Amino acid sequence: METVYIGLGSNLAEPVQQLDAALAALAKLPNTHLLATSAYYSSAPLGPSDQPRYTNAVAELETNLAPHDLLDHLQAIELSQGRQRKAERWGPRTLDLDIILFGLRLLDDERLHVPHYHMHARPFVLLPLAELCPADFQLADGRLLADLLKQCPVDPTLQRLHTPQLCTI
Ligand code: A4P
Ligand code: MG
Repeated sequence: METVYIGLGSNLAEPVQQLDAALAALAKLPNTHLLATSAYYSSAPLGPSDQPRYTNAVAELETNLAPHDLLDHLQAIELSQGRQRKAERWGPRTLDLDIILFGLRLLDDERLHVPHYHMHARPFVLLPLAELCPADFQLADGRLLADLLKQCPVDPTLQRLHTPQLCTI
């Protein structure tokens, strides 16, 4: 089993309910356990500003799925929750599920870049991730989570919301 961190994001169609439903779906993935979830965070959109605020969280899983199989499952969950892939970069979405970290793997191919490309610049990823990881947590590429947190720009719009019930079945 490998420990995986998934970033969840939504800014359409009741984002909190979208994240609740996504966590329930993650808990039902084959060969996978949902171990923990961060609190939900609300923040202004990064990228185009003419879109609603986002709700974000990070979930910790352990899984026997291979990375690309997990990505297939995540994209199926996105589609089942009404995700429409549009050309617009950083545009609004009902649900985005990104693999932030996958055990100690470094992945770089046409479908997967892990650790996630933009995690170091996104407080709405780093803060919830830090809720789930030890203080001295080191990424597969050697970076320390504590350093990323120190170097990340402060987001004055970021608000910590409630912590969801863990929906393991
Ligand atoms: N892909 C590569 N690496 C990964 C990975 N580690 N995890 C590939 C998941 N997918 C990965 O994904 C496009 C392709 O990336 C996939 O087919 C997969 O093979 P996508 O979900 O269609 O696009 P995306 O991830 O949404 O990319 P995009 O449009 O660059 O959006 P971002 O970067 O996710 O940003 N503001 C706030 N406050 N909170 C947010 O969550 N999110 C975005 C979207 C914009 N502004 C935001 C937020
Ligand atoms: Mg994505």
